[in-house]
Amino acid sequence: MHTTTLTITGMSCGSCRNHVDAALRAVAGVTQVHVDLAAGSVRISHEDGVMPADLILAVEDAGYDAHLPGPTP
Ligand SMILES: [Cu+2]
Repeated sequence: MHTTTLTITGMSCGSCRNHVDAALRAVAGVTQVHVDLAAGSVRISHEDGVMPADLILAVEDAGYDAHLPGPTP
């Protein structure tokens, strides 16, 4: 089991959070999703075969931007 945290941009309300939550739960292998609306981030528990790119794509398909948190220049 792995945990991936993504930074999400474009979420502004509870409805956005639900969209992101549903999109990630629909990804095969995802077991748990916790969206933090205030922080603009989401923590995803998933099986080993799920790649961050799969998760990012699901969020983007739902209409939001996602990326792995990291040093910003
Ligand atoms: Cu919204």
